[in-house]
Amino acid sequence: MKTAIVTGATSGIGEAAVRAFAGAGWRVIGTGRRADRLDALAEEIGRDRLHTIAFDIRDEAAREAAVNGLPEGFREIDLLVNNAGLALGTSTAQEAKLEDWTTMIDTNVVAFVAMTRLLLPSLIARKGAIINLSSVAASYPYSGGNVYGATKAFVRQFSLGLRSDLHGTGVRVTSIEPGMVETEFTTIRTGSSDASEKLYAGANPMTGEDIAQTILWIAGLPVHLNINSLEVMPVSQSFAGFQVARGS
Ligand code: 8X3
Repeated sequence: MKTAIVTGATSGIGEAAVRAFAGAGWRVIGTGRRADRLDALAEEIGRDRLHTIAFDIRDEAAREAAVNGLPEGFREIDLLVNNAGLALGTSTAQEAKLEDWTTMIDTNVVAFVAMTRLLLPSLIARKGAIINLSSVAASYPYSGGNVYGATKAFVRQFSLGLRSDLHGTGVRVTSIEPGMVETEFTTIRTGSSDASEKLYAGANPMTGEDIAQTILWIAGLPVHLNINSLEVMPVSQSFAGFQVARGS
């Protein structure tokens, strides 16, 4: 039986990924900040199949304790799904809160590379895989996306760099770059469930389950094949043109 660790498992894509992998016969470790949500998930899935660890991924000591303290049966990791991450705010750079920026960098960049570094020995030993959650915001800038988009570009570029470093180890690395997915993402970003409802209303966005199934599909591909990066969008979302400030 294979083992996957999924960060940010308390909601959205992470929670759906835990369900998808457990349903497909994997042993899963789910991490996140909200212990009550992790407990409910473990009750549903079964504690022999899902081990949960509640901690703040930005806390270095907690990260190390979580990985170094994995119980028997959950220590040999075949797949790391780096899903924990967030967007905070939609303000322009000239108006954004610096604190929001540092929180995004601490979570989407620092905690992301730290978790990866901690799990690399196990992943190399098992010839495993790493699937990182980037975003279309990594490639397509939009006003208000500033630091969020930059952190997601980091995720993609670090994924490609890992491929290079892990050459010859058999470890596969993928950057998934989703567009609009209806999760708590927009409520957290804007601080408003109204704004979230308005954004998704009538848009037919992707669901956490859609992306979880994509992750499961990638994990199950033949081991001689690596998807480097994969952009996924709802059909209803596409690209807009450049903007021109006339008279500026
Ligand atoms: C966010 C994707 O399209 O909602 O990662 O900006 S989008």
